[in-house]
Amino acid sequence: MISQSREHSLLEAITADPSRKVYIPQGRSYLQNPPGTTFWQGVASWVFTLDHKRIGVMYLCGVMFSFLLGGLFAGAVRMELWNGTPDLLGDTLQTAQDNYNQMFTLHGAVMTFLFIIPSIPAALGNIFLPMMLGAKDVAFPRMNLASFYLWCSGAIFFIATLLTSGLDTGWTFYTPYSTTTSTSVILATMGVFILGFSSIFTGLNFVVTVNTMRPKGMTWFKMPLFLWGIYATAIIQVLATPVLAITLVLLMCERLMGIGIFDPLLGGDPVLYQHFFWFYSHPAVYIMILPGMAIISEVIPVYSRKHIFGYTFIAYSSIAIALLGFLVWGHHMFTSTESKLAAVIFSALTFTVSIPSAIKVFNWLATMYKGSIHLNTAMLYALAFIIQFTIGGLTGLFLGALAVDVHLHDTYFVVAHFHYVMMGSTLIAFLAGIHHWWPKMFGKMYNERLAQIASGLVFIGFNLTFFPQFILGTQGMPRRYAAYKPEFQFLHQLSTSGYFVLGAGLVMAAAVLIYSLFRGKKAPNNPWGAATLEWKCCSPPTTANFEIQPWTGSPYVYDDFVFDPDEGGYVEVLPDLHRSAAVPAERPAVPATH
Ligand code: HEM
Ligand SMILES: [Cu+2]
Repeated sequence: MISQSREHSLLEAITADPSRKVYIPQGRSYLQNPPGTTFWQGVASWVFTLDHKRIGVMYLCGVMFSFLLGGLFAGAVRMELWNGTPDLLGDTLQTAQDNYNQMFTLHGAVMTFLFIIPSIPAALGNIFLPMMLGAKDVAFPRMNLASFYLWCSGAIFFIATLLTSGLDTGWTFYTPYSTTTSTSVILATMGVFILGFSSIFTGLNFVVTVNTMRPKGMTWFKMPLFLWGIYATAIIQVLATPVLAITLVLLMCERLMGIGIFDPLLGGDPVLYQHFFWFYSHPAVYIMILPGMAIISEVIPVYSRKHIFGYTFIAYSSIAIALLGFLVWGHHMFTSTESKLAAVIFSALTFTVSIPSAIKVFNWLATMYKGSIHLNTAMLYALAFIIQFTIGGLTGLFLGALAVDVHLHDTYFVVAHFHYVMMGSTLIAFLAGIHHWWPKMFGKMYNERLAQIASGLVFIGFNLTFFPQFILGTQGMPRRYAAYKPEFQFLHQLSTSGYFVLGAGLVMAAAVLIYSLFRGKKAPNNPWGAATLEWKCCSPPTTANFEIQPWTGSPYVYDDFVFDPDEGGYVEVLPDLHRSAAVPAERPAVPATH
């Protein structure tokens, strides 16, 4: 942690000689077009852009829209569950129940495939991965744009699903129901199939970018941890997603032609579908959480003003999670026809995944220990992440314990578990990332106080919505039913009230951010004093990102950064007052080579 006296002397140094501040050239923002651009040229410059930041911004808009849509479906589910008789979603019991099935399916499918899987890698990863590498763009910019349009095509299939007969299979498309229901299974699975390719393209691009475009001086173990997390995610995206694609093709063939892969009457096996599905979808839960963890590993050291604790452990644990994640899919079938031996092995393997997860949590806590903690909005979200991920991860172990899972499987306990990890962790990390990087992405500062209040509402709302569901689950409330016994009503009503608090928090957070675009103060280059390379571009960056090749030091050493009241943000001070005069020679200001 940087001492106060050192900060003081750095400040004195730049006051006496402002040329000691590291110079960051300013230029035209990537969001703007050159003067004289007509409206349609402007539209074309976005539609055909190869700039990773613009593609990232388009993804951001897309995933936020999907989140809103998925959130509205969730509202329908929660409001139906206000009381135990299905009455809200239809006039008769039958229609209400049918519509309820549609609502929870559409909620789960939109949130999983359109929102949470692409959210962090495709939106924030796209914008920040090249910048953290000091690079101009990803390795394959055209493939990046293709990935975005594949995402859009997948989304169109989802919209077509909504406009036709909807979907009521649950987001997992389990057979045999998915081969017999009259809803639009083919359209939806086509959508997921295409979205899978989008995910593979993004993953491939990121693997190649990190392998080939690291700048001089940035060895693997000098890479920011965000890059390690995105790299591990990309490996899973490339290796696991094809399995989902094949599974869905088989499902379509079964449905259209009755080829007898999953139907026992034709010699197939419905549990086989579950094996295929979870062989992708368990690794996919790590596609969701690893990027979230990666953001938290960036946010915590910056706002603790302290070097990350256990860098190598965090880096290796991302890879360990990615690999172990391939070995545990069978924990979703403990109650099926899976053999006892297989179940015991899957249970034991499930426990091993918690080791690298816990390593990360301990390292984040150790980073904060004796740090100088700044409770900015991003940091508040990071703290919420640690609490909620711990609850989500530990309850995963309850479910991984064979005997316990037999009781808890298909109850609200599972619903609470995966919402604590998917929403309480990944979504919260996404919000931490959005607040941390907002000034860099859009060049505007948001109202910190209001954003903090919104984060508080989100925290309270989230826990009020989902904690009661753990209790409901242990008491035997099954998932995916619109009706329930009167004794469950109180906890369901708490949960539904939480939905509204959570919704208010999210709307407020969005309003604060959007307001800043119009009325926010101009952001300094480095408002939080972070040391990773993206902060060495101007805010917002230029199309080329770096006009001068940035110096790549340690991403987590904050000793040379001081808050400069003239800039309204942090500046890096050179030459280092405490090291010898040889230091500046190691930090050449050479023109960008890209
Ligand atoms: C950290 C260690 C974790 C362990 C030990 C664990 C364990 C489990 C187990 C055993 C189940 C099956 C429960 C059942 O259906 O009976 C399960 C379900 C699930 N978990 Fe986890 N989990 C962990 C982390 C995560 C993470 C990080 C995510 C997502 C970001 C996640 C998402 C899910 C989902 C989506 C389901 C199943 C949902 C469904 O059946 O519809 N889990 N988990
Ligand atoms: Cu799993």
